[in-house]
Amino acid sequence: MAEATHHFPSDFEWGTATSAHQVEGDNSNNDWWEWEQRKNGKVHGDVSSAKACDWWAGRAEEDIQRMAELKTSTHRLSIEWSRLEPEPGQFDNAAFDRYREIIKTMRSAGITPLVTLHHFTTPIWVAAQGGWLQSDAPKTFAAFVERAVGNLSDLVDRWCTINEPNVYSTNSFFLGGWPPGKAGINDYYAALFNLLEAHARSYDIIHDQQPNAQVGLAKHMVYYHPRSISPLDGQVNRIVDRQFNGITLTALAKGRWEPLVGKKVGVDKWRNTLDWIGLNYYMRHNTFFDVSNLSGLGIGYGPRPAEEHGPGGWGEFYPDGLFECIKRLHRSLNLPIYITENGLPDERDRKRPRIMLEYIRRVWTAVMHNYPVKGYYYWSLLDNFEWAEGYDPEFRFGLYEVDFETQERTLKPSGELYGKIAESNSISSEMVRKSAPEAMDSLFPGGLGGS
Ligand code: IFM
Repeated sequence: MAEATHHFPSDFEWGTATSAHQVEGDNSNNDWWEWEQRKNGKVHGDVSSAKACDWWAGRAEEDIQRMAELKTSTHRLSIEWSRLEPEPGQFDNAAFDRYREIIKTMRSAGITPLVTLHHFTTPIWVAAQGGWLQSDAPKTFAAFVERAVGNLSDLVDRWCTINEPNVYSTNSFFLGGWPPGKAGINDYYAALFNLLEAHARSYDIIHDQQPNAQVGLAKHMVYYHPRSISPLDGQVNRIVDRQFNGITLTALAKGRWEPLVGKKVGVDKWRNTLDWIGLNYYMRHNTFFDVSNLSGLGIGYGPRPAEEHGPGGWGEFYPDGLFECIKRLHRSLNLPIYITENGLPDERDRKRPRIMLEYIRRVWTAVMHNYPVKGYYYWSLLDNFEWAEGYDPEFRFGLYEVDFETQERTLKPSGELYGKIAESNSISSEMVRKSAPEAMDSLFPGGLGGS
C-alpha cells in the first residue's frame, strides 16, 4: 500500500541541541555550580552537575559521531563564559582551543554549529558583582562576546546571543528557584532588561566582526490559553502572557520596554537586532482567576489536569501550540524561524516517538502554509543535567539514554525515529505505523479503513 509522506523543503535543516553546563561536566566556575554545592534543596536530590555527559574531558567527540549517525546536519551547543573568561578580562586560551577542537570535529562530521553565547550560567566573578541585576552586566557580557566571536568566527557563523531570557529571569529573579535565588518583580524586570540590552549589544558586536553572521535569540514561548470565557480568566491570560511572552517580543519587534508595572520606555537600538528568531516550545498553560491566590492578584496557571502532561505537572504537552507560536512569532517579527528547542521529559521514551511526530507534523503544516521555518533542533541529543530537576530520572529529554555512572549511551526508539526523519527529510504514515501506531488516528486517519 502506498504510504502518505510529508516532505520538507530540500534545504530544511534537522539538528539536535545541548548546552554547556548540562553536558560538559566540571563547570566549576559559574553560579550554577556554586548553587549545586550549597545542597539547599533547590536541586532535586541535592546533586551536583558533576561530570554531566563528560564532553569537556573528551566525550563530545563521540557524541558528534552520534549526531552524524542520526543524519542530522546541525547542532546547537553553547560555550561557557566562565571557562573562557574565568577572571575579569582574563581569557583562557586553552579553553578556547578545546571549543575549537569540538567545533572542528563537528564541521568535519558535516554538522553546522549554532553557538549560543549565554545559556543560563554566569561566571562566579560576574555574579559577585551583582550579576544580571547590575547595569554594567550587558557591557561586561559584550566584552566577552567580542573576544569569543573574534576567536571562533572562522568556524562559526550562526550565533544565538541569549537562551530564553524570559525563563532565566523568571526562574532566577522572580521565582527564586535558580541562582541567585531572587524573588521580586523589580529584580525580574531589571534582569530581563539587561539581558535584552546584552542581546542588542552582542548583535552589533558580532556583525562588526563578521558581517555575514546570522544572529538570533532563542525565545521560549508558552502557549497560554484562558480556562474559560470568563472575563477574569481572560484578564489573567493577558497578564501572564504579556509578562512571559509579550514584553520580550515587544522589546525585540518594536524597541519598546513595556513592563506591567514601572516605567515604559522606548529603546530604539533594540529594533532590528535579529537575523532570525529561535522558538523553544514545550507546553500550553491554562490561565485562570485563582481565588486561593488573592495575594498574588488571583493569578493562576498550569496544565489542564485532564490533558496529557509530564512529571510533576510539567506541561501540558500540546502540539497545536507549536503551530500557534510559530504564527505568533511570524506576526510579531517576520523573520526566518528556527525551532531551537522542542522535546519532552519522558523517562521511558514511551510518549516521545508519538509526541515528536505530532510536533513535527505541526512544523510541516507551518512550512506548507509558507511560514518561514528553516530548521528544527531536537532538545536534546542526550539525557543531561536538567537544572533544578538535576538528574531526576523522570526528567530525561535525550534521544540517547545516558547512564551517568558509566557514561554509556544507548539510542532510544525516539532517537532511531528522529534519525529516519532527518535522513528522509520527511515524516510518513509508515513511520507513525511503526513507531507510534496510537497516533495513526490523529496523524494519518485515512490509513485506518476497515479496522
Ligand atoms: O533543559 C532545558 C534547556 O536548558 C532550556 N530549555 C528547556 C530545556 C528543558 O527544560
